[in-house]
Amino acid sequence: MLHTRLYAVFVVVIGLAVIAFGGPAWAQGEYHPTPENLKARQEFQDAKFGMFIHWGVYSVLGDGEWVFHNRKLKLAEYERLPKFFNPQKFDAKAWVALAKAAGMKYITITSRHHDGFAMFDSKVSDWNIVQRTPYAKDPLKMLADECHRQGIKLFFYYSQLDWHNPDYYPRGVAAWDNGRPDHGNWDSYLDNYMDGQLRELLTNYGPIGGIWFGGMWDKPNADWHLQKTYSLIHQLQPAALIIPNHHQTPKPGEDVQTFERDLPGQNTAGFNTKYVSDQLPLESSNTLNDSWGFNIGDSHYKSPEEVEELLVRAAGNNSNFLLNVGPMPNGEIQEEFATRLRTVGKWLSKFGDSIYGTRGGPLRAADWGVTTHQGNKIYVHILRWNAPLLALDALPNKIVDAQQLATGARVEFTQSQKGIVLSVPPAGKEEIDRVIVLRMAQ
Ligand code: H79
Repeated sequence: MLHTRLYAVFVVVIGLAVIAFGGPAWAQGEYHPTPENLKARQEFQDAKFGMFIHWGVYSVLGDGEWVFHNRKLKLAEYERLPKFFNPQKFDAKAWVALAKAAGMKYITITSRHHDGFAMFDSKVSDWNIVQRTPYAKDPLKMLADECHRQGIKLFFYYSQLDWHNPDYYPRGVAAWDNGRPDHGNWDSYLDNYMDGQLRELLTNYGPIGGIWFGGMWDKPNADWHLQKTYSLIHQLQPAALIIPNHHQTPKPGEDVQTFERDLPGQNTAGFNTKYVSDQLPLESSNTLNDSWGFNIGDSHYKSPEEVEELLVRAAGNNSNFLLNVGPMPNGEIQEEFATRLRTVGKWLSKFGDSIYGTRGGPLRAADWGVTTHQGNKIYVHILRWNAPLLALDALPNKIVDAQQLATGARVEFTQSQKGIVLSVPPAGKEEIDRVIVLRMAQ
């Protein structure tokens, strides 16, 4: 009897909580992605290789996308920048063509970074490219149209962190006194400003791949109204993927887990989580030199071989690879980036079968290399191995034949219950990845 009464009280209390807070907390755990969304996740995983683009008024200073913060500039000082942002050489067609030549299947571009400056035609605030710059056009619209024409998916990076809007208050860890008032309306920032701009991005640019969120780490304990924002996105475009770069365990409503400058599960960057989702598609982002936004003094370029290895290791870890370029303020992508990307594209035109549409494994990624698979084929990517024989763990199915992907030449092997031994062809000059295709009995 007592138990029944306690139970009744419990039910009433929970009921009131539900009424008061608009839904039980665990309802957040009940995000059921739509069939369109699940299909988009598969396509995302198949795509494997994307172009990341950091481009904003900060590009003018050639000192990265954090220049506002790094130089501790005042608002009034930074607000001069848009006045000389005039990318006369911006050519959406050329950017998309370069991405395609690199073998990239999607583009993720900063619709706005932490400076809060909208690189698109926003009616929510005049802190945007159309109203504040002499260029006065919307490059994201041109890029979206071109991506649709050339069959490339376009994702928008959206910074939740904002160094410009006074309603981004209380401020977070990456804050300094830039002249903003010490008060502001956080709820209004989220509901009106951010959600307003997201509504624009999901309404005015045709079908988009999704939203890549950055900067949430600035206020890890704040209430970001995530469920409201995520629902808005999925309601406007159910297939749009939500990709948060918050460096935490994925939360309900999110569709991809992304890692910055690390493979899934690695944490050389110091801020990534070691947790790797076995449910969500994975992505790993990195830079082509050491900077995201255009940095005129950064000539520390990765070689095409280094890029290929990052891509292969990502694929072997069941992850996409999102490789960044920071275009110049005139709208051009510097030649040092373009030539490297084209070289990677040439490599992919030969080795793409072992990357696109595959999934990681079945063997665990290791220093010697990784495996990917699709259908009845397993691709053994030999990245670092100098000996003539390579012993691998056992596979459940019988190998029918083994051949080099590059030449089609047969590769000798032995298979037993203990494992496999492959006779490894010697690496050619600048041959970063020797790919051996194992055709498996079904
Ligand atoms: O958009 C690019 C970067 O601008 C953005 N993410 C990529 C894709 C990025 N900015 N910062 N970070 C990633 C890393 C964050 C570093 C931090 Fe800190 C360390 C945040 C908190 C601790 C040092 C201290 C920087 C701010 C406070």
